[in-house]
Amino acid sequence: MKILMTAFDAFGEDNINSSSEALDALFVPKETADLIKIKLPTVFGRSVSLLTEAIKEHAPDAVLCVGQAADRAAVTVERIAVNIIDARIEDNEGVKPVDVPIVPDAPAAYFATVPVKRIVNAICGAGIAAQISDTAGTYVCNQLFYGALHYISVNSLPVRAGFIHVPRITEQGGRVKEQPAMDIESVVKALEIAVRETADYTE
Ligand code: PCA
Repeated sequence: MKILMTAFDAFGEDNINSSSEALDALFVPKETADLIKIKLPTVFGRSVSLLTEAIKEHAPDAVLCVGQAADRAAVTVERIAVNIIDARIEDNEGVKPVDVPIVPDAPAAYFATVPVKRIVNAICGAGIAAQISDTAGTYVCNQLFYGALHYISVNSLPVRAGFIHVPRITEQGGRVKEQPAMDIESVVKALEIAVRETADYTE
């Protein structure tokens, strides 16, 4: 079982991205999965094309994309990707699209094809806060999630895809007092569990 996992670089007011820090620290035994890690820029369009290139190159069985959600206290496994971009801030190349479809005339939404509920239950079972989320937002993360599912769908590829938002890690905390943070060990453990549950899922 080959799993491609992605994380994003820092964006907005942060100088690190918790998804990237956690991906660096993640180790998965070969018996669990052959894990390929790639880092993506927080840039509309280019993040999707880099991911689809990586899918072509590595032909993974599953893709798990990870991003930071600064306003969330729990690890959230996304259930649905929607065909809209409504950026609140510029991406890392200064682009800020508002109210445009990701792919014109394409489906309004796609569901994740990884076992969302099993992943959430397993993470909670390890004592780490996790929830299903029904919105990945309308920024770069949702575009990547939608872009992956759309690419897999139109090319009829046997590839599962999912998206996980992780909170800020404690090292980043305190920038805005009210914003939640999680220790990096828990974030890494949650990603490891997500890889394991995705690899184990054969239905
Ligand atoms: N989070 C942003 C984009 C990059 C990231 O880590 C998002 O939720 O869209």
